[in-house]
Amino acid sequence: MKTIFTEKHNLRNAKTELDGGQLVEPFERPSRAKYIINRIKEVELGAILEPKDFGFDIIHKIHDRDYVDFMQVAWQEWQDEGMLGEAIASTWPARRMSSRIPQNIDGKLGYYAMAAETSINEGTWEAAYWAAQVALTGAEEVQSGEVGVFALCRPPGHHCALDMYGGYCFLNNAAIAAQSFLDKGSERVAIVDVDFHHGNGTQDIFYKRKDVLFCSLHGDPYDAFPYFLGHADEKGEGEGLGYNYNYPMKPKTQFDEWRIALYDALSKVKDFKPDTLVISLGVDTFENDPISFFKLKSDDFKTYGADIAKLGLPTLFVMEGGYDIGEIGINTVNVLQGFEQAKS
Ligand code: SP5
Ligand code: ZN
Repeated sequence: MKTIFTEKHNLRNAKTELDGGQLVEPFERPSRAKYIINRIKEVELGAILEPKDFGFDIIHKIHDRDYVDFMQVAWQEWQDEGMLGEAIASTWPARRMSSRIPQNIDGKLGYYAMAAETSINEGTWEAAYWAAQVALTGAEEVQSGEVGVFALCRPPGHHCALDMYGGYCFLNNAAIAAQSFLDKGSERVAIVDVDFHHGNGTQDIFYKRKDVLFCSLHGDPYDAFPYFLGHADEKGEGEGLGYNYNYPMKPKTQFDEWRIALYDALSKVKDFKPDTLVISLGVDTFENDPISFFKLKSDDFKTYGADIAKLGLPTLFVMEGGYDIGEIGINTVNVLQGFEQAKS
């Protein structure tokens, strides 16, 4: 399997994450990608390719223009205001408040953020831009005939909505890849999100559309981030009704139960008859993940990689979360190897 990767991910290197009332070293850190790429080399998974630059066309089809424009200047505006730390949102347009966009940078951050844990600093935007290009390059490889391709995106993307960043995400790489499939010939694209967290951004982007099926397996939002989306009764809207499926699961969920949800999601995918499949691949379902509560073991990742392969679809894996750095390489590559060994 080919991997798309660039060292430019290192430009995303925040010093702070707001966690438990403290500013800690972010869980989403550069060494994550290093451990994954090392494992890819160790097992000789396949060629590692640099991304091409596809520019903004497809990014602008997925995200609002004013959001993208803001993200490019947010850090500069924060600095110009004389702020001493990294850019963190602290005030939101909460219930019964105005949704007009403020002029002050502190207000704008609150407008465009969906969570406060994610700091913006120098290099954040450039890394996010290149992560999207990694996804676009992966999509192109799949459409030129590769059965499975791995887009090693960093920073991740699935929490990023039409016009909101947060959850360590700034551009929705999986959604951008799905749109690229559609623009270049696919009629229908399915996205299955196996990250521990609900893919609220991806759901938001495609909620009213029937050309993209979205299925997400995740910690129940009553118990887990992002808390405010991801319930089982969110099924899509308008034309998109019946094209969104959520599988929230409780703390300590084990693989056998998780796999039943996966089978259900894969059967929805089959019925949908997509031309191409995107997997939002987070390995924070691992039993030792420091911020999550499922109980998957390393071998389980190989098993479900094979389950996905049995759909027989051209598949793009897009990296999302996973924070047990010591095992992230093994768990991620296990999914890809499971897929490779089972694909027809
Ligand atoms: C892409 C992705 O996996 N994003 C996840 C973002 C989660 N951010 C909030 C996590 C809060 C967890 N707090 C756990 C406390 C452990 N000290
Ligand atoms: Zn996650």
